[in-house]
Amino acid sequence: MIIERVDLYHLRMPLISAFETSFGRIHSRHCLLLEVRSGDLLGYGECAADRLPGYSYETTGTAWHILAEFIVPMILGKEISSPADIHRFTVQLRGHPLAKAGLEMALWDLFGKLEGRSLSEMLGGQRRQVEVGVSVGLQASPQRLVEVVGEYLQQGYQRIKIKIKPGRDVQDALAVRYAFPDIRLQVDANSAYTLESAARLKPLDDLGLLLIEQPLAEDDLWDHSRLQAELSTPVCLDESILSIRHARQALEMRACRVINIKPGRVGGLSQAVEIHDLCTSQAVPVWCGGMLETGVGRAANLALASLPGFSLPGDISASDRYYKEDITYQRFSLNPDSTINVPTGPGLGVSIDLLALKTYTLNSLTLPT
Ligand code: OSB
Ligand code: MG
Repeated sequence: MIIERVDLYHLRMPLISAFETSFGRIHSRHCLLLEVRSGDLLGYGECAADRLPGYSYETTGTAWHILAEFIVPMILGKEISSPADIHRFTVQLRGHPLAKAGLEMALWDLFGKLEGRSLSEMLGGQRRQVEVGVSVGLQASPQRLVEVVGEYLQQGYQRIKIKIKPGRDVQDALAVRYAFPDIRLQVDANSAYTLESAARLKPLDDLGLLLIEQPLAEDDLWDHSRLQAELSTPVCLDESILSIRHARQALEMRACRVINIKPGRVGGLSQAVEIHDLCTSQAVPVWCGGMLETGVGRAANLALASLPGFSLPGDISASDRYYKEDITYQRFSLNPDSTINVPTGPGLGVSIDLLALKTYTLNSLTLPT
């Protein structure tokens, strides 16, 4: 098929409650929505870059630039036979996985609609529901954290992740573990430690955590392997894994025992599936991470998490954990068994609420101009 037109939208989505990690606090989530057109068909994709380069060097600003100036012009008017083709057209373009993944997602949606197949089906998904948990940001105090975790447990989430940073780690995790001795609990440091400062995380090893996510710098596989050797709790890598090569090397180095797969961070759903396949072949558990996505990215994450190797609950919470109003008509809700249904409609299986889209759009651009 030929892509005739691409529309970029820069969105600002107000969050129901502020989200704080070791790299900062946000009250609203910025992202890009991509709309691709071929004939009468429209496909949508979400680029998960945020306003600030805290999680990744990519921002909504860099992704806009790279998409508008380079990636989109490289594919406009070209014959495309599968979503992964965009990687052939953009091989010379270094980095910027979040930008590439946004466009790739829109192509998956478009091909799914063309073929009348759901994304889950196209990727090789095998489940109709996926197990999910909730990622809880840093709170004002350990007491407040326990309250917030209690509310999510009440709502039915059966796996809790808490964010940690130096000075807010062992005490926070202990408070939650003490209040809820039996829950499935994990922590995420978002690269806030060095090998030296991570020595203070040793007490976490006695809390029965599912995993400790990304304690050290994103470009530091080696020190993660030294840290993993000191811990009996599995280290899970998030920011460090940008490609299948990173995944293979991390496993060879024993830098982690679990991998968080985010389609955006690894450059798209096709690479996400490759990393899933590699990990599955080595019996390494994977789970689907989240980036506070709108209904568009959430639908893609649910489809990905329906693959058999996703054996740990994903950070794919219900829509009402994030946004009062979403840009999709579909809202995802939590089932009593801590699962969410995988969309079954063609492509992503969601439709865009154009009025809501307009409400949250800061800027838009039609290509070719
Ligand atoms: O590190 O997993 C992370 C959100 C934005 C960027 C990075 C991360 C997160 C989360 C939230 O932890 C996951 C979610 O609920 O979408
Ligand atoms: Mg993380």
